[in-house]
Amino acid sequence: MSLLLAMTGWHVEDWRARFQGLLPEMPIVVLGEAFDRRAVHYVASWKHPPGSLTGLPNLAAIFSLGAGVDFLFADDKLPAAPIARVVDSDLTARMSEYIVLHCLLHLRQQRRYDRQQRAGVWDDDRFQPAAHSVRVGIMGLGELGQDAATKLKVMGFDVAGWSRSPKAIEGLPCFSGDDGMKAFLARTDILVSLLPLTADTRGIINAELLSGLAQGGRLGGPFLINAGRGGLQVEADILAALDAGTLKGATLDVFETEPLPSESRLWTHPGVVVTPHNAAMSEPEAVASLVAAQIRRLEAGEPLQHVVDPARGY
Ligand code: NDP
Ligand code: OXD
Repeated sequence: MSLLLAMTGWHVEDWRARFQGLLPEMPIVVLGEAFDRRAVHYVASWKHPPGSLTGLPNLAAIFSLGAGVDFLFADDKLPAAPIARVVDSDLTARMSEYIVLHCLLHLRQQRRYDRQQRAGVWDDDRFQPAAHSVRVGIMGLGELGQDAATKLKVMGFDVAGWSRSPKAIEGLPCFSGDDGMKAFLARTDILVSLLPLTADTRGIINAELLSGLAQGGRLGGPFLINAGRGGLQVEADILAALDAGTLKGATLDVFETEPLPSESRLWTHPGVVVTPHNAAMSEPEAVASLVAAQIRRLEAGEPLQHVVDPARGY
């Protein structure tokens, strides 16, 4: 019985050593080397080459080494084994740090003061709106969205959320589905996207959605923060809204193409903050421990945790 490591862009030998330390009795094999395909019971994947997981007749589970699973469902030859993803309190806390940081950055107009400092300008217009007068709308009320909502509320923001299925969360106005979208956007000054990338959410942050955001709020126009996936956003529409002034600014951690191409106008647009898909990096040791614990659960006859639904795509 072995664990197959299937990854692109990561140091696979580091991961082999990590897993070997945690699962000393289990052979750890690596895609690309010769191994017995019948012996593979588990796969740990991060962006494995599509089609490379076929012909594993005894596969019991596939583990995403990230919180997202869109890269798995992009493989149309993915075996029909249960899929579990990373749910890690440290990763969740890091994402909330990022969301709170960037909501505060836009609330406190920090980019403007950075520009003024570089120009040696002391601005006599020192007005700052209160956090409670700014409405944050979080798209995606899962592990990450709910934690971000809690922490934004501590900072005083007026927070609401939007999800696929209806929710009742104390102290958080919740909207859901297509029916709830219009009212949700209309009360949003800072839109935070923490959605997974699925067939339903691809391209959701487009001209139509942006045109539904509140105009005339305390920030003088709406802001966007996307830390979900780049495939959620239509970058041409975001740039057009920024140019038109109907979107006042954006923080983007994820992009249609990563790394963000050097010719993208997002790099230089004064209204845009770019970060390199590191809103919430997970510690490799923590991720390996979570996967090893899941394997031990299965070996002990216990159910897999954090299983995703292939029909929903997340
Ligand atoms: P969860 O699966 O816990 O939550 C997903 C949320 O999105 C749920 O509330 C779900 O609704 C909602 N949702 C899904 N589809 C739709 C839809 N069609 N319409 C409305 N709402 C929808 O995911 P996490 O919170 O753990 O993670 C979210 C994403 O964050 C990941 O998939 C990943 O892409 C991204 N991520 C980014 C990182 C970064 O560094 N930038 C790091 C880690 C993750 P419902 O509650 O009804 O099911
Ligand atoms: C993840 C990510 O899915 O890093 O964990 O985006």
